[in-house]
Amino acid sequence: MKYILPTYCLLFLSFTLQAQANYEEEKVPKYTLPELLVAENGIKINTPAKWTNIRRQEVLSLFEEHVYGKVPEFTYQTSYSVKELPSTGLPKNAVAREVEVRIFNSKDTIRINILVFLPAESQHPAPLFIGYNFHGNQTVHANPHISVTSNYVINSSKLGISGNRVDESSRGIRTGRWPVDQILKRGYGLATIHCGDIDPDFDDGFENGIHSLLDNNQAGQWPTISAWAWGLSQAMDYLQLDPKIDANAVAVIGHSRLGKAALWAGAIDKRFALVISNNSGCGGAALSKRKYGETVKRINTSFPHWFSTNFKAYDDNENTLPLDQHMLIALMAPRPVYVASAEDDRWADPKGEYLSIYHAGAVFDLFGKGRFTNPQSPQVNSPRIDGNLGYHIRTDGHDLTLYDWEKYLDFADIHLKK
Ligand code: GTR
Repeated sequence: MKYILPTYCLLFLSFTLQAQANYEEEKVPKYTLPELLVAENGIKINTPAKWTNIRRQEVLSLFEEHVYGKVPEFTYQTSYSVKELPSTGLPKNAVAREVEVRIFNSKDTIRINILVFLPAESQHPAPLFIGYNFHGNQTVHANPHISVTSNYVINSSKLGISGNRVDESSRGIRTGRWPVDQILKRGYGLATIHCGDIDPDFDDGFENGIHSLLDNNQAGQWPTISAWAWGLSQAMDYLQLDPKIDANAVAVIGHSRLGKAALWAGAIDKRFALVISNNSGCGGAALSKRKYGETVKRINTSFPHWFSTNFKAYDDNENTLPLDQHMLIALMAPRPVYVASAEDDRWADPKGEYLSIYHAGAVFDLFGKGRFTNPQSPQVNSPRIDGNLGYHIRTDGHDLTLYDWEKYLDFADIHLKK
């Protein structure tokens, strides 16, 4: 039997835990990062071919084993149905549609609803951003034709969401995080999915969401962050079929827990041409071994369903981890990757997020695709770009803002525009 705590208890708990965390740089323990460029048999990885053919797979397997878990083998079928929506409130000639992806087998069926916005007709298929939202597609734009999710959503006292369900009143409540007009006007499409369509975000013993299609003995092997990442690949399967979308120019983006999912999706699925982590923190871009802000123990305790059972062996034991998150960023190489932090979001360890992309640079450098040379993160609101690496730390706290999006669009202009 699972107990679900009321929102005010969870909020209180989260404030208390965040207050107790270490925020003093002097108290960061001494740590050594595992070697990125030495293979398990000791050989030096000094060419792109050696990275691609030897070391990349080793690093990927380490993350599957120790952090995110492996996608279980199971059979399923997929079907799509597309519904064009009236383009209410969108820039002239822009298109909105909903794509229902049915994923089914003899055990169960789940339905993922991809909301797709496309820019005004152009001669070329559009590059596109794809990312999960926390509370349903209807929250990202006020268009009254967007379906309101009936799935489990995360509660939010700030947004007035309780009882883990939303209704009509939630339309457009998250437009601040999704500047649809700006994205479309700059020539990009946007696809978004409610994360609860793939797996509801609570510790349900891996019964709900996509887990309902698995055999019982596979339950527990497929944690939520990994299931969300897999869901993004399912959406990518559809994007490849749509002639209006340039499937070779799809950026995957995610904020916070959904940033962790975006990074893992980018690691396991090379079809994502650009990967963006917004304030993804512990288990995302931040180095675990620094134990700054949210720690491995903290995250495994608060969210036991996010990571693999093996990850719990590193609770308060980060120094024995055979990997760290810089190796996750390296898995994107040579594809472009952008990591963003926020100054007041100390829980997500901005410095640890920067250090990850800084150390991952060794692999990008092998490909001649850039490397940050300065171990100090840049000043606030001054993005640092080198080749296929991008980073900024902005003022204010944990959020996905217009400032962040403007920087991602600028970076995408360099890498995704033909
Ligand atoms: C926090 C959690 C973070 C981050 C965040 C979010 O409670 O500790 O790891 O994922 O939630 O998703 O907003």
